[in-house]
Amino acid sequence: MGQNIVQKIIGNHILSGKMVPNEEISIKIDQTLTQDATGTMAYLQFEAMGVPQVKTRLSVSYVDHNTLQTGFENADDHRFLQSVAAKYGIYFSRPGNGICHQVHLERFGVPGMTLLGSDSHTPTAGGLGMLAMGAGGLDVAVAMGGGPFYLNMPKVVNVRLTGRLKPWVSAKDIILELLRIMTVKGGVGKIIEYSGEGITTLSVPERATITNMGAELGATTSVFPSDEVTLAFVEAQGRASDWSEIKADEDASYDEIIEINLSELEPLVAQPHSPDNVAKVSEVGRIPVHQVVIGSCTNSSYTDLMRVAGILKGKKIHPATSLSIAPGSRQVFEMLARNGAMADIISAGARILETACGPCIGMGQSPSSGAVTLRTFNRNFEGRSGTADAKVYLASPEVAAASALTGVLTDPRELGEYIHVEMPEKFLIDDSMIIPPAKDPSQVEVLRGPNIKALPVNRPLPAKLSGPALLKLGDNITTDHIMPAGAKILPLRSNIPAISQFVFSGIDLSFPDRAREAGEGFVVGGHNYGQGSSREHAALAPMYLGIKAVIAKSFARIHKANLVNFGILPLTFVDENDYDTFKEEDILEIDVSPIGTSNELVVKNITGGNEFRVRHDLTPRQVVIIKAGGLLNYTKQQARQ
Ligand code: MIC
Ligand code: SF4
Repeated sequence: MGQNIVQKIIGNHILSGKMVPNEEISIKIDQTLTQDATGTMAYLQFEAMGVPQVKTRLSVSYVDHNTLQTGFENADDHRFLQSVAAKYGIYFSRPGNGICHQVHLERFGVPGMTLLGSDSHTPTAGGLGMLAMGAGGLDVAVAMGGGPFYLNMPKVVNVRLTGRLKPWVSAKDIILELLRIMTVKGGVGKIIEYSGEGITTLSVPERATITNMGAELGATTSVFPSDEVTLAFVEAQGRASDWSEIKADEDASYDEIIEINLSELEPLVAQPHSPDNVAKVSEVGRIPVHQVVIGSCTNSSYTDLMRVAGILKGKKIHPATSLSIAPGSRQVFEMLARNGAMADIISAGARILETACGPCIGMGQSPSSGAVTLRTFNRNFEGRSGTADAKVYLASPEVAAASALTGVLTDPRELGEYIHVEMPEKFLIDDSMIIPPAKDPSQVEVLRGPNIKALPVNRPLPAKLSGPALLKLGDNITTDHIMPAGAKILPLRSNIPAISQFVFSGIDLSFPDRAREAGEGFVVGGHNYGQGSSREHAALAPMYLGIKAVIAKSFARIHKANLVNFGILPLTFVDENDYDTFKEEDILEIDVSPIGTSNELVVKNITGGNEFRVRHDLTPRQVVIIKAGGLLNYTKQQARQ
């Protein structure tokens, strides 16, 4: 029987296990990427492993998140990252060079290879035919050290694209439509593989918009074939030799098939506060829009911004609406500056931001109280913009630019004739902001500022856990809820004692103090607990505060792996109705000694006087990791044996 693309790439990289859905497999990782907000921890962990040089084919360290330097912290971290990269064989993409996923697509991605990144939108490179996955920093550190990446073999969903997009309908609308169909938890345990004649009409950056936001489906990753369109893109990036063809066999089979007719799509928008709360722009109507922001790793490519420039050319933005634009990379920025398109954007009244994540992660440009802000980003979780009561809508660059002109949510089809943007035959190539590793690593001193604190280490798992249920939460809790980001908190990413003071700060300011006081405790959640970002701080900081287990109805993939990596037990209810049987602050007791022999454990509610059963689905390897108190302890134990 023929193979699909996922089976082909995993088959070429598999180190253990069988490609049977849900079975644990391990694969070899060819490339890694980190960004600064997760990278400092990843490199501290890598250093702790004592490996002299990275063992991957390529590792790149990007600085794109913590670029707002309002104190010494971020700049110190950049300096640390640059010196660590030089010492351990890692390429360093300087601040100003662009958002990791955009730059990786342009300069490094290779069809058919595996990429592991400490950022949940690493699947962006799936637009090039890579198998690219997000993970916690510790998993990326292990991969840099040459270790395998473990995951459960996902199911493969084939999304067949037929037809052709109508004018003013864009790649963003395709992924928003898929989010409408599948929801933010519909992709958990799955890889989305695209096919159909519709894909031949989509350029690599358009494909990358789709694979990027596959993260919002909860999918492990998303992948397009590597075809003539891919070849044209890598050729235009001056790296045709990186190309190879990757296609599914004619008789490949899939676990699920979804068909989307591109000809039937129209401009869509994700309404507050979830990327799957999708409606047609025409249905939502002309609501006032106070702020428009164009950028992020989803929609800030050359063609995206050229079309935006075309829409804005010769016009002025609405007086009641602010427009900010952050180009995705220096390549994009410089090309627009040289061809004059940037002048059209500036003349229209846009505020130009540096090429970085910026407002997407609350690093500046927080909207006014209660504002409607329309963004080309991938996440619109409550509070993520930095303004607690702002209403964030997600849409294509075309919808965003049209709305910036009118001041109300606007269907770009009203703009008249479509603006066609040609893909350049040659992109502007200048890699001078990417610093190669040092020729003589022994000469490099790693520079550590006072913001960089030692890694906290967990204790081995005791036989019995007991403490209060410190928080009882609903469905779809994001890692932004657990460990918020934004301009104030992000600079503390290298300092776990300091950042732990902000755990769940958007939900309950007393959480850190209550957790510390209890010494040990639990968090209870609903479905899809931990969706969103890959930040391992959402496990590491709760671990530091004494959280021993999270009991939820179901978990998101990356967060669950991060919990295990830091020795926090992820448990699910055997009977979901038991969720209703207890309240916050009830004292729970769990005998975890049967963890290696039984998948079920009993939780005693000491306060309520009842008990209920919970399940873990840890593999034997993960049981040993949890018992050791996390992956770092486990790795040290292994080294001693
Ligand atoms: C995000 O989009 O939430 C981030 C910030 O890029 C995160 C990583 C982080 O929290 O540092 C992600 O997506 O993994
Ligand atoms: Fe940066 Fe936003 Fe992309 Fe995360 S989603 S990598 S914060 S641009």
